Amino acid sequence: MPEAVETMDGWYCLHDLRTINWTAWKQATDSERQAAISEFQDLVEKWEGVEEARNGSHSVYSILGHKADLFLMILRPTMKELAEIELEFNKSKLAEFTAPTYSYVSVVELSKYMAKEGENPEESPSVKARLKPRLPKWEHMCFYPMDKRREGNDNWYMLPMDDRRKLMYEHGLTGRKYAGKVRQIITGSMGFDDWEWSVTLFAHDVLDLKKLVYEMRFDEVSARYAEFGAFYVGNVLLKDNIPSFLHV
Ligand code: 76R
Repeated sequence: MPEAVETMDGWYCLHDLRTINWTAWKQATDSERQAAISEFQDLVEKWEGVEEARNGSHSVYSILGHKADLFLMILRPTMKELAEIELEFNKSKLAEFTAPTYSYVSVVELSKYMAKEGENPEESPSVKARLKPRLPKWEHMCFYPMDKRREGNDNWYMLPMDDRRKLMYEHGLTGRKYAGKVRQIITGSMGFDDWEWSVTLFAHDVLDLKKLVYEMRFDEVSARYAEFGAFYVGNVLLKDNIPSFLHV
């Protein structure tokens, strides 16, 4: 039986995607809209305080296409805190004008494929920081869930550890070419959600997202073993730009 790789798990993660009901939003009164906007900005400000105190992180993006308008990615030390945030948003005025279209529950995950013998990567300050990351507020973001294939001869979970390590090493080499251009947050979701991982990529230049994902398709680990869910792409939505985004 192939050996499971050990994972290192960090902050819990909620991806929350909503569409905005623009018709209802336009029909609201100015004061209702103003109240909804201020309340949402206050919520984001509260999250900023938590981020400053290093007790979590968040990212807010506006999504292109019909799949969603608003993207919230929230990291917190416990799932209880994530649930509280979800509830708080759902009870807010703005939420009355939104409908959930997708959500994803997971935990920031690093694996020990690359760990050196006799070393515990969990002790490393850089690993600790990556398990509790400050999410980038870079211009662009893309998010998608994925699985590793389990079909006939292409069964990731039947591969010996050394083969998987080699493939992951090659994967890392491709990824590292994009150092400084793309930041990736991998979260694990086995037992939590419908796919096995979520991939969230941040970039200054949106084309780097396409180039990285395209190049990885040719890595054996993606070409043979990766299956993907829906892709979402968006532009950063900073607190100060919320009023103009929602202005009608
Ligand atoms: O943690 C590390 O940086 C070591 C190398 C590494 C691991 C272990 C790494 C590097 N990844 C790892 C694990 Mn990744 N990653 C993806 C996708 O679209 C696709 O084809 C796949 C989606 C992208 C774009 C990406 C980017 N990675 C994983 C895992 C868990 C697998 C398991 O445990 O079986 C998945 C599902 C996954 C998927 N990866 C990198 C990147 C990038 C950009 C890097 C380089 C990071 C850097 O060194 O700065």
